[in-house]
Amino acid sequence: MTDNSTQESTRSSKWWNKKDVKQTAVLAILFTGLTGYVGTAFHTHLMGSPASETMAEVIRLIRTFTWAASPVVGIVGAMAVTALLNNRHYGDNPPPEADHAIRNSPRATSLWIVVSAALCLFSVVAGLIVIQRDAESVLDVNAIQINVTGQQWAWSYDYQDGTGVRSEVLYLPVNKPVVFHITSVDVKHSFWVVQMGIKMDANPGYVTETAVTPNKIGVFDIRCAELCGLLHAYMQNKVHVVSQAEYATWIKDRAAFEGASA
Ligand SMILES: [Cu+2]
Repeated sequence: MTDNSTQESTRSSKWWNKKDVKQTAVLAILFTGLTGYVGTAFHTHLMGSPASETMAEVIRLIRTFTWAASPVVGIVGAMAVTALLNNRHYGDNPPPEADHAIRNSPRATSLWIVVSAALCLFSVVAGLIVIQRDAESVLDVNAIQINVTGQQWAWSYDYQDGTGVRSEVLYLPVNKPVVFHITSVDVKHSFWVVQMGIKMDANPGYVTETAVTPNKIGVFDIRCAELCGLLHAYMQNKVHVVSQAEYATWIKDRAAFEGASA
């Protein structure tokens, strides 16, 4: 009889049998699912459909990172809600039953250090793989080379293909790699081709490079992503991705127009 009741009390005093631990676990699962779903479905939806493989990769990376991070959000949120709902204590002295088992447990401490380190390492390695792949595309010898110049508050594009074409609107042929050589004539800007997933700082006195292969015909957004003064919000224009034939015609017309007006 005594043995039984001792066993009973030992079992019920196990930490995972406590009410607030169970509540935290259930909430953690709920919050993890919710954070992961909202973070991936909504966020990537707002970004529009990708116009390059780079952007598709960026979206995959965002989804992976969101799902990897959502258990952290889930557990922290669940603990916060559980703490707010249970064992509330008013007064100056801590309640006598205050239990800091987790804070003082070397096992729990090592667990969250190892898990945090693993998550950080995973983010770094996964990010570096994608960056490396993008960096390689800058070296593509078949790419179109375009000089991009940022200034308060407009972008201009110089085609380095012997035509001497300079334009305020960007035209690109579909499925052909393009390398951007980016600079600024005044303050720092950032050249961002939204639906193609590339963004690179435009610094006065330096040339930075980024590359992309547009894989969808259409009109997409270019914005400045670095606060650069009063009209920063209006520092945007469009990129027209067209067929190879349309692109050739555009370049020819544009070169003839510039030749005539020069
Ligand atoms: Cu700007």
